[in-house]
Amino acid sequence: MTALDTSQIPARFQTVMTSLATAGAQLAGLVAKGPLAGALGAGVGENTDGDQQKALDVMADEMFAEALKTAGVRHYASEEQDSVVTLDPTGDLALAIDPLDGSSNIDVNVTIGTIFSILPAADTPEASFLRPAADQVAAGYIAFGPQCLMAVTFGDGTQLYVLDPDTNSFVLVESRMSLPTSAKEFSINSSNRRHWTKPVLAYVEENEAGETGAKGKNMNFRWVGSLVAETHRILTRGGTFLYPSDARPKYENGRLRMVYEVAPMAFLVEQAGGKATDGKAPILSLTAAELHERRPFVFGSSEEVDRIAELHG
Ligand code: AFP
Repeated sequence: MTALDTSQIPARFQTVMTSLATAGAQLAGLVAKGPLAGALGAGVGENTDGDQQKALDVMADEMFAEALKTAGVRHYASEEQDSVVTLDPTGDLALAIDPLDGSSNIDVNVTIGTIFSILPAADTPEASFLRPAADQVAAGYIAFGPQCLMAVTFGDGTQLYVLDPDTNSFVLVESRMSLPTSAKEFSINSSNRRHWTKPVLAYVEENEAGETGAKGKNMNFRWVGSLVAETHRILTRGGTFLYPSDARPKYENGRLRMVYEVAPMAFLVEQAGGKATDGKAPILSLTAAELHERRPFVFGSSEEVDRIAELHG
């Protein structure tokens, strides 16, 4: 069992968080072995929407589903499974998860991570997850990078834990992360420029013009291609992230999934003083209509997210 410092965790979440921490520490060990653990990045099939599934995606899903069977979780929704699984019919929580996001980075040793969202269990799987994102009662990510980190919110600030390799326990290092209101960096996959909408193009061009344009300051650019890595950088030092809708087929609602990627990251960011929208509307005000639906996603420093909403008119 992996230890987790539960001193700042509300009692109702201590069991589920300990289960997530235990599976997370186990997964960290597997990720750290890389090729020594076999072909973790090998393609093994496709998930719901035709996204390539890697071996580690499937292994991670199995590890979390197993760990959560005794954690009071009634409904379990995963990117790697078509439909919701009932784990404990008497559980009072529902949990949505991307067991391993950024899996295209597994074979090149770039930070990847687990993203999870926790809601009160409803009577049916649909009712548990197809509801306003503001109904979340907890959300977090586990980042597998130079450190294994867990950021989590229970609605009273965003906390940060580090997995201590010497003791195999998650230790609280920050009880209230604060996302800077102004940014020096922005993140978007610029290879999609020709597919962007006008407001997105206008925002990016303002940033590229730097001190020679309306922004009056130079900006730096970052694109890791791993949402957990980008989110942690922005939570820590500010910035803007955009995965907007674009003109490519299947990208009319962007690429990121509302229930287990966008909604939990939005909750974490807002609890740290940042903002998260679909370009205009706050993510937490939106409701998922389908379990695996995609949603355009903009988040980060409040000044920047406000500017993007302004450009969207
Ligand atoms: P994978 O899990 O397929 O690597 O996708 C990662 C991701 O969902 C998210 O973590 C990144 O921000 C985004 O996709 C990168 O998308 P692009 O490859 O289109 O830049």
